[in-house]
Amino acid sequence: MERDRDAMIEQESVDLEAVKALRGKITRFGLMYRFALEEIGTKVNILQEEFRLMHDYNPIEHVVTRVKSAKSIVLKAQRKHLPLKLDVIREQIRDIAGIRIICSFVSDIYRISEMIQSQADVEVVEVKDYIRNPKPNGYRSLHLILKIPVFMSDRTERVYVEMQIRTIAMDFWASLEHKIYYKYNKQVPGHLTRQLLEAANTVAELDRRMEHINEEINILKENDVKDDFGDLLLDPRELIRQMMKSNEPS
Ligand code: 0O2
Repeated sequence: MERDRDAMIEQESVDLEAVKALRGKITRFGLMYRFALEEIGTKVNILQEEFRLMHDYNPIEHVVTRVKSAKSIVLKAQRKHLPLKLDVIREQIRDIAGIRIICSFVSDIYRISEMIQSQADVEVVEVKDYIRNPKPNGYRSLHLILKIPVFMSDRTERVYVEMQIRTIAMDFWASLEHKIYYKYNKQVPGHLTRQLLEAANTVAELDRRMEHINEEINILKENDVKDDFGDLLLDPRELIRQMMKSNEPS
């Protein structure tokens, strides 16, 4: 009897240790993704600031980040028929850390994407261009699957981050589509699917028009600058010569 009780106590303390160890692993697992998002968020902030200060233009409307909830991770693992093992999930579910960048124009999307891809410490694992190749439902967005180094006290972890880059219009469509169909697991009636696709095409047309208007206005702005400062823009060396001459003691 006493031996049984001792065995039970021993078993319970072993279980408790296992639970503690698992909890530690899960905490560390979640932290990695948070740190990775902070790293990539800093990169995006720097790009945004540089653009604003050096080019007097901000291609980024806003940025959102999120770590996928435990429930969504489990649902996605089940959808992909994955075992619920941290190592498998870490490798197979690559959008646990997500950053979404909302740009003004389609050309900004590719500009931002190139800048991120050319950074030396960013590993580009996959590029999914749902703008040039929209999904059958009309979904448009540029997805980059990246690996971002997270520098810890004792090691460096390379963590998957999914970057979604899209315009305001694409985001408007995707957010509403997500809201409409979220948790709707049944077959969607054909006429609704068609209407949604039409709405996506309207959104794409809107993006094209806005880009075109922006290009035309930029050309007008450039011409205005040339008109206003035409003489100054001719030859900077001549300008300096003239300035030096006019500042010579008479
Ligand atoms: P949630 O709730 O937004 O996180 P794959 O492994 O490549 O076969 P995966 O990982 O689903 O499949 O890749 P995909 O298709 O590039 O989708 C990744 C994320 O993009 C999704 O995450 C959505 O956020 C978004 N997305 C993809 N397709 C659609 C779409 O048709 N409509 C909307 N609104 N968003 C879409 P989750 O985990 O599916 O969803």
